[in-house]
Amino acid sequence: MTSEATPATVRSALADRIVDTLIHRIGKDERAARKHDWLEATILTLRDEIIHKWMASTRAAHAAGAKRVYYLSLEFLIGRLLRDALSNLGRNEEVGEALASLGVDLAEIEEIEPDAALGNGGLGRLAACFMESLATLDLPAYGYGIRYVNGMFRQRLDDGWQVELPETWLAHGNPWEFERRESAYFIGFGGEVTGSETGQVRWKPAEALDAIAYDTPVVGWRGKRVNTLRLWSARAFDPIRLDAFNAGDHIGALAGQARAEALVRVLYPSDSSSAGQELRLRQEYFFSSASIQDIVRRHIQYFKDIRTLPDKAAIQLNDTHPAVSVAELMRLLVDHHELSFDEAWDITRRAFGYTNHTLLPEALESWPLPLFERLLPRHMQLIYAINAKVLREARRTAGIGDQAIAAISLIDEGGERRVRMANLAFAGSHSVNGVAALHTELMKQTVFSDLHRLYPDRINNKTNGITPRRWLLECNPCLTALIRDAIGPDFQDDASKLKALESFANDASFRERFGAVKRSNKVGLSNYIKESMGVALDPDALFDVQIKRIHEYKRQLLNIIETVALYDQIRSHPEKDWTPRVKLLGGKAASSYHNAKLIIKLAADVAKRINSDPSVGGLLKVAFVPNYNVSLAEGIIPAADLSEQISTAGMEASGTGNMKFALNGALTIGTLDGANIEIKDHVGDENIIIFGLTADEVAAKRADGYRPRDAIEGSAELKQAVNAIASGVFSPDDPGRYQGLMNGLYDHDWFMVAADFDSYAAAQRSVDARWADKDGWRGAAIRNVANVGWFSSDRTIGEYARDIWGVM
Ligand code: 26W
Repeated sequence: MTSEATPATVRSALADRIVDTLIHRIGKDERAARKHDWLEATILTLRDEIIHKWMASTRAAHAAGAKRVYYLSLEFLIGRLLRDALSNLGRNEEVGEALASLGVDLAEIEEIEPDAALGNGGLGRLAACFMESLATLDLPAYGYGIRYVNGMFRQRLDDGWQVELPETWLAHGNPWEFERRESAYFIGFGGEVTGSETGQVRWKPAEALDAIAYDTPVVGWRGKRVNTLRLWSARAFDPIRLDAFNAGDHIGALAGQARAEALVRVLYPSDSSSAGQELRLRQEYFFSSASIQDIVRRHIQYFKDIRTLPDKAAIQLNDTHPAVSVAELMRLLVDHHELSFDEAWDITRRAFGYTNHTLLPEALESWPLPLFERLLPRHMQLIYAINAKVLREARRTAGIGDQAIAAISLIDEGGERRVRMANLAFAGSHSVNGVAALHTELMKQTVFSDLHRLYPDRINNKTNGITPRRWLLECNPCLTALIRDAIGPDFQDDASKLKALESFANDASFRERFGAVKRSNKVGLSNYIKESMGVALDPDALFDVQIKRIHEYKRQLLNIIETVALYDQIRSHPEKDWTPRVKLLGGKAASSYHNAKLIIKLAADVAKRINSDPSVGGLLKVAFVPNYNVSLAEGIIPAADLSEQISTAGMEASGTGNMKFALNGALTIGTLDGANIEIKDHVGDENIIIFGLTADEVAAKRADGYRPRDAIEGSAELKQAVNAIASGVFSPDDPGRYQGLMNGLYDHDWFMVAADFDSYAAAQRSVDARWADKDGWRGAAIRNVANVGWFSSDRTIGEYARDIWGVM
């Protein structure tokens, strides 16, 4: 009998290509291949296809003489890329089937792809969403950043205490990237400047290294366009000093390479507090210089004339981390292209835009002047010259007095002299934007008030957004399918079309199916938490979630104290009809941020006590999920019923987690802060739970001399909870552990936890009441999904493209 291939063993051409890749590029056969080999073979096969689109995109931009967008960011929190690429190329099914025919489960290999965490939090994730939207909108764009060998640390909890471990995302290599050995740029540090005002200025750096490009393709929705994320790595200019080696100094001879490697080794895990380290300034200059050199080189290659740079390049500074780019471009224009200072300044200002992401004073970067001068002597000279020019303009402007002049100056003269990076970025850009309406208003009124008076047309608002591909289509396939069933597929190409879902909010059968999808997502998350933490959750309970960096202004403490108060209430009134609730928290604390780490420990201590207390009868469960990252967010957000966005009003610039939750059908409990305000405007007052002081009220209260002790004394519930925590109820092994943290609430309470507590607790009880009305809750959740399409990063990028970059 001749053996005919049965349909089950017929391999598609795609399956053959994957096997071919496995053999020729990885050097294994099917029988020896492990999961990682299949992952790599799949990515490489897909990449081979992407390359053609990538090159076509580059050629088209070139042929059109198009203006390019350059997004400079010290952080890109991109997460996993395989599912994103498959989904955007519409190849999910085909690749899944090809792998299945090889006995490989696509979902399983997707799960082992490392989560590329080259960022801390919101700012880094925003950069990743923007890159995807730029490609989706078919705009030629490059992201520039650093290829950190160790990105964001991995968080482990040892008995509730955060332990930071290095994340080795490159351990298995990185099949997505192309190393561009030929794209190397000389980066200098230190040394001296010779020459004078009249003659040619020469900077002779004392140290040098090479910046090497690594390119990762960024695929837009429907594979329309593929852009480049170019991350820089460092290589010693002299990898080995042979003279030293031959003289017997074998280690010293390699010091240059070690220094280069140290530069790109770690992402500073500081969220919002200025790192204040020489290495951080070196990183900033290293990636800024490499990027600006690359931009200038490309411009000259394509367009010949440096003077047309601002017509062909829009360079966006993601916060002040790349602000030294302003001085670097000036240096190249004046010293290398021999333009006059004034002409160079005009070109520079027209090319740059600057986005501010926080008003926290501790996050405003400034560098000690002696350090800056030692590392970058030529840039220091140029900054003095820029400052002289800006201050001359300021003195000629009516209403700007000496105090305002001091605030506008690029040099902080109060105490130890420092270079102010925000002032440099502001002065060197034609556009300065905030990331939500309130934040932009506060920029004008507070930190930048004097610069705003000098340049009143410069500050503008661009409310943040999120990519609906990753944050709906990929992370919530069941909800996506349900929406498609109801309103058709158009919303996949234009998130504003989700609006059509509004009419289904009152449809009983749709609400039922919506509830079933949410429940199945909750079952999935419960299984993960059971397996990873051993905590059993009831998927029919209300899932109340706060996931984000741990910071006092984000007020995880308010949430935890209210949880303690609720626990107390349930125990005192077991007869009442309590809403079953699961409280989930997650997030990383900066390694040096003592209180943030203590807040994590408190969450863990509270969870331990409540989860093991039979008298709450499982009505309340608490879990702090370790190692929160992009991939975990993709699992948690679709399973949330309630989204905690409870920052002290005026302190969260925008928030973007708030948008992701609403898009996945969670109701927000939040303050009138950041983008919450605009979310409320879109979903309607009935479909969001707002509480607490407004930004104006917070400012007024601080000015009036806020007395938190009175607030605590005035609230029996709050007092009881704070005193229980302070007296060691949740830390019997160390009763004094939270004494200091709780005393802080009595003494200063800068973040107004006490002032907002009663209002927050009342809002939570109103949530309980709403939850009892299943249909009402689901209707409101559906209205959230229907009305937050506006928060797509496609809308945001469209605004940047039109108003700031002039590319649309
Ligand atoms: C100098 C070190 C440093 C590090 C991080 C300074 C400042 C930061 C920021 C606070 C980073 C950040 O992630 N900001 C967040 O940006 C998001 C995107 O715009 C906003 O949604 C968040 O509200 C804001 O906190």
